[in-house]
Amino acid sequence: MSSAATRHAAHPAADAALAPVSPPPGVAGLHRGVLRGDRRAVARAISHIEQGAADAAALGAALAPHLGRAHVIGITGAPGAGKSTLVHSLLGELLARGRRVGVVAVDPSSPLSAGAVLGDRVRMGEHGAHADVFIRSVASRGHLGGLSPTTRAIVDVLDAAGFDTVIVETVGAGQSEVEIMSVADTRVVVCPPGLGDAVQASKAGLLEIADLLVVSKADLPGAEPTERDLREMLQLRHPPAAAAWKVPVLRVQATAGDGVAALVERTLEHASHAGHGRRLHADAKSAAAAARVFHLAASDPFARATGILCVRGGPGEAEVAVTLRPEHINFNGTCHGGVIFALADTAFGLAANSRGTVAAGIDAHITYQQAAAVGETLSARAHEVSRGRKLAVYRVDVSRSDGRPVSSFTGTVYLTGQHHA
Ligand SMILES: Nc1nc2c(ncn2[C@@H]2O[C@H](COP(=O)(O)OP(=O)(O)O)[C@@H](O)[C@H]2O)c(=O)[nH]1
Ligand SMILES: [Mg+2]
Repeated sequence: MSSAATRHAAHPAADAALAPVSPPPGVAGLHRGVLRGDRRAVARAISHIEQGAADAAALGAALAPHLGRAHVIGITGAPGAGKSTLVHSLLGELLARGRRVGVVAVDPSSPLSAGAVLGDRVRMGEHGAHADVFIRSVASRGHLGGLSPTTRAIVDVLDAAGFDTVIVETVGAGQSEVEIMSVADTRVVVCPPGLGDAVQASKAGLLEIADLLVVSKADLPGAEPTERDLREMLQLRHPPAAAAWKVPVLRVQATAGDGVAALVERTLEHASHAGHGRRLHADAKSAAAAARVFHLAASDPFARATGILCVRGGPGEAEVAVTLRPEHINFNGTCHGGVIFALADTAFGLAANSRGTVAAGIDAHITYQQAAAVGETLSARAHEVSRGRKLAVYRVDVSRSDGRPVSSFTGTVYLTGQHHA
């Protein structure tokens, strides 16, 4: 049995029946510590998220009602563009204005190469020790140059802990721009002087997402032509609409702090234009759905009696797991088909009810691919295939902890139109 499976089996949500909306034990203290702004709790919460701990989702659900105060600034640009240096001087400026600032530096290198991560830490070290600053470097986990999948959850922790500004530094390449878009309220693209035509073309995607453009290293020759180039590109790309935010181009020499105050001004201006908590608009629904799935699972006597634990929930999604015991085994010595059906059916029911409307199963079909034995942990992941006004269809994949498929299940529900309490 893998350690992931052990974590599933040990998931405390199974004991949460009496107070299903409050987080399971273990996470409870942590979420209170985070809300108090306790640095050690914040650090532990982030580690939980980074390690993909099974209770990270429950922690997220517990923090969900306390989010949306922080202004999240995303800073992106090619490696070496001067992002970390800029973040350092932004920190100084924001602290001078009485802000509490959290920083998440997403490093594109693998978790094993600590050098680059340390490099960022050392460069930010001076402010990193300040009581109103919390800096965390996280690995990008192979997302090429992009945000790590956990960045949003880490930003949530810093927001809940009372940091009024959260800066996310990431390397702009490939997927990352799309992800920054959803996490940051204000997106700053850093361009060093000397963009050639070829580089310009590859920057087009980044420029498209910019709320502010920064020409970094303004002391170097070429800063002025680069600024002009960027302004021209903006003119071509964004014909100015009356009410729309007009993307400013700012020249900054972060090493001397020149232009940093102006950058902070424009950033705050953008925040009052665009608001805080952009990432939560889509997230609010997910957090509510996750909380609902855990709540429903914890209040399901059949699932509890069978040892079925809820692992994950979301809008139209649920994952449950069971570790096979002797009483789950049939006369042939392998897992009873009824157990697999019950597991898949539980995931199906949770996913179908995750959006807050009461759903009643009207049809299900199951296939079996492979047997399983005592001690193995099976997980069932349900997702929505289609959802109309009256009917919704779900698919559930049941697999062993080594990933091998055990069963697939499809089911249809009738949407009653009633809402869960
Ligand atoms: N001349 C000059 N060099 C800078 C400036 N800002 C950053 N650099 C240098 O550019 C290099 C890359 O900076 P860094 O902040 O690590 O870039 P990042 O990879 O985008 O985070 C470092 O050697 C910095 O010292 C600046 O304003 N002027
Ligand atoms: Mg950097």
